[in-house]
Amino acid sequence: MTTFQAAISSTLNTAFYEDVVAGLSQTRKTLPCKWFYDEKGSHLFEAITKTDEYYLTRVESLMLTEVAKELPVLLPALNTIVEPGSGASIKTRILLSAIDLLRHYVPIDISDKFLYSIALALNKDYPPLQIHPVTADFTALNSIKLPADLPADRLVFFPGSTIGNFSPGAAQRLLQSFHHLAGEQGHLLIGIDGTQVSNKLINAYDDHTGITAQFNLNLLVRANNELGTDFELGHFKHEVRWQPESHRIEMHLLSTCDQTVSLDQHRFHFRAGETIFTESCYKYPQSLFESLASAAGWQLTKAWHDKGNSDFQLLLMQANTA
Ligand code: AVJ
Repeated sequence: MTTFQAAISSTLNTAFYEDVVAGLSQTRKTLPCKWFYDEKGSHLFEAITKTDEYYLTRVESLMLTEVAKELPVLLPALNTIVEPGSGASIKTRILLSAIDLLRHYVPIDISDKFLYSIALALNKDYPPLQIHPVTADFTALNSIKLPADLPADRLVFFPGSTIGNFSPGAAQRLLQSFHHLAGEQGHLLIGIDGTQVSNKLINAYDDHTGITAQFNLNLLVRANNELGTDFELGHFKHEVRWQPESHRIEMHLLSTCDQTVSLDQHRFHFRAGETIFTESCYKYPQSLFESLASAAGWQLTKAWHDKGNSDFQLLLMQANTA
């Protein structure tokens, strides 16, 4: 490991440590979902997208094939894509394959090892494209350093309904920070899930093969490995709740007994049935999302909706900073 990489890892470890202590010290225990995505977690998430129940990725990829054909017409000058939370960049390949004029791709991801292996593969498959990987926590709002000399007008690509992981207030602040990534005349292509059907949603977040459960529990595995907590994995259970009033799916880790978890001098007590709230996935109807985005300075250019039985949407927006 180079000194540079070691420095990045230890900064992330400190931040993880602080988030775990703060989250488990609250009356309603929480852990931020961004910590799902270590190398193992990123691979588990890729496996979720291939389960029968998790419709989001399949639907969005199908829609992107159509959207990719229209983008060069709607945005004739488009040559740069910036992607916060790029993961395996699988959906991005749909755009890269369809849009000949693309010259720059800036994938931004918190999982540095994964990011660099993906960048290498893309480099081989799309030789005309310059790839500028940035290791960063994109939720760190305006602190992301972009490479110098990027073209001024860029498309921020934020698929997957990842925006759904943020509370409405945090989502608005994040969308606001995307202006820095997009540039003044920039654009945003964002994937939103508006599905409100309870069974469909519960199944999507609790697949019968148990991969989503593993993904959720991996947070505890990771804390044990990286921080030295002593979570007993057999004493926590994956749980999913749909809250229709607040338009959100919640993922929890439920303590199946009274127990105490230690981290250095800290002791975290759990009652049987108490949970750690690990993730929210907001499911926005289009109008609700449009007003949120508008408050963050983004105006709708065009909306596409799933033609199947979900309400997945892709929204193309433009900066409206006037
Ligand atoms: C990656 C945030 C889009 O919210 O649907 C999938 C994460 N969590 N299954 C989502 C997730 C459980 C996913 N996003």
